[in-house]
Amino acid sequence: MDGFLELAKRIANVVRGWDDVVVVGHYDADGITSTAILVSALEQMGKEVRFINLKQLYTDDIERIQDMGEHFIFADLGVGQLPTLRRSFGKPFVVLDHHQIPKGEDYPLLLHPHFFGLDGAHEISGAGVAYALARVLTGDISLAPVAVVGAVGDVQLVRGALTGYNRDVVLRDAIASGKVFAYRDLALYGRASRPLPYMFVYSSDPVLPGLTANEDAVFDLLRRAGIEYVREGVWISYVDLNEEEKRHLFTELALYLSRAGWSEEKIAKLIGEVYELTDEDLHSPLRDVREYATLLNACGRHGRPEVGVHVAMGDRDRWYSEALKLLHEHREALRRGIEWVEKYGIEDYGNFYFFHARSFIPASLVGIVAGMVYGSGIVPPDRPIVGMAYEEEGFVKVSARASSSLVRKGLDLAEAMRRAAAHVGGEAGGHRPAAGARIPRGAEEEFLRELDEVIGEQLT
Ligand SMILES: [Mn+2]
Repeated sequence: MDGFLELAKRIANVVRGWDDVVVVGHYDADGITSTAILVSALEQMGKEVRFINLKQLYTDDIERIQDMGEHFIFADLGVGQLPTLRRSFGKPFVVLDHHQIPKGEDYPLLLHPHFFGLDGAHEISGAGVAYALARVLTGDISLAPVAVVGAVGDVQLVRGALTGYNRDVVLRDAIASGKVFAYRDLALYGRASRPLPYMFVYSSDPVLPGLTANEDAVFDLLRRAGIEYVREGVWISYVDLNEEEKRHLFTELALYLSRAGWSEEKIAKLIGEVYELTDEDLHSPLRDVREYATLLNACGRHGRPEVGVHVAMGDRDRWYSEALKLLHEHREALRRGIEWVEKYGIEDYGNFYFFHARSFIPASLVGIVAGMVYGSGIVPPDRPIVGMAYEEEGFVKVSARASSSLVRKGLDLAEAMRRAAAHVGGEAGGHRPAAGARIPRGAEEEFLRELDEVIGEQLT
């Protein structure tokens, strides 16, 4: 880790000499927070900054962004395209990334956890790498809470808590800044902004047997726990409960789930570390870090990542209300997507489960839908899941997700997708448990056959 900081300092010295900087970030929550952190830091330093967030750094994108400014920092992307970047840019650029590095790639201004024994899938996200540089540049820890949002948005939690650099540096600084508190509690989604009963009714990760999608059973459960969920005519949220109410509720919930066949261990996993931003309203979708990350993802996936960047930089006005609209659209689109997969989608492809959503699911949501289908138990986690959807201009987006136990058995989706994509003239990137690719339309069958073969090899 010392080496990581040393390299961050060397890169900071290069960036200090730049007046005009373009930040090119990934378009998901991790990339949006990475961008916000860097833009904030560079603006603080009085530099001229512009930014753009991209779905992927495809070859045509690299050409398109060249004249946006003088110097470039790539955040949460770039490591897969180093050869192309070096060919296209006549001068030095900085790459801050945590995605898997294609074998043999290195570059003097690449800050990447891989070279310092840090795991880029669980211990540090793109936002953590961006924060490492920003912290050296400005010495300011007030950007750390945004990096916590990035790490959680990148699904880096291990057994329900941040770990590694995410914990030792990012979370520690975030708590020291006074803007974040972390504690162990029932870690269901929507604990801050959803009416209490609907936190259970809408729970999809995990699905709570008998409670998810069953309002009456949830109302009963709350009554048995002695909890009034409407107070003075207003729905309360989970975060409104006091400690005693939370204890009663958990006891009833545990009893209910164990009757439904859940093991003690599985029930205990419902408790995790939760992260709250103390400056945000108690019921705002920005209060709980998981919900905040969803809001940023919604902006990116619906083609408006810049809205998310402004929110992550502190806007709570015009950009924020725009973000709320996108969040609403996002939820609707995901609901429709999951419903579609559940009804028509899943095929057994031998070494993985497969669905092809064509135009029913937007390409930018296919990975989230695959992950939710997987997490919700619609398919068992004994094999990976692979989803496809049409992208513009004759391409197909592919997203693959797998459980950590499969990764422990030797599965590497980033490598498998890269090999299968290369086979049909496509591009790919990602991590062992989650990876994406873009391939030409019509090449799906050939791609799938190759992918099936590689995954089969990895798992034997
Ligand atoms: Mn990332």
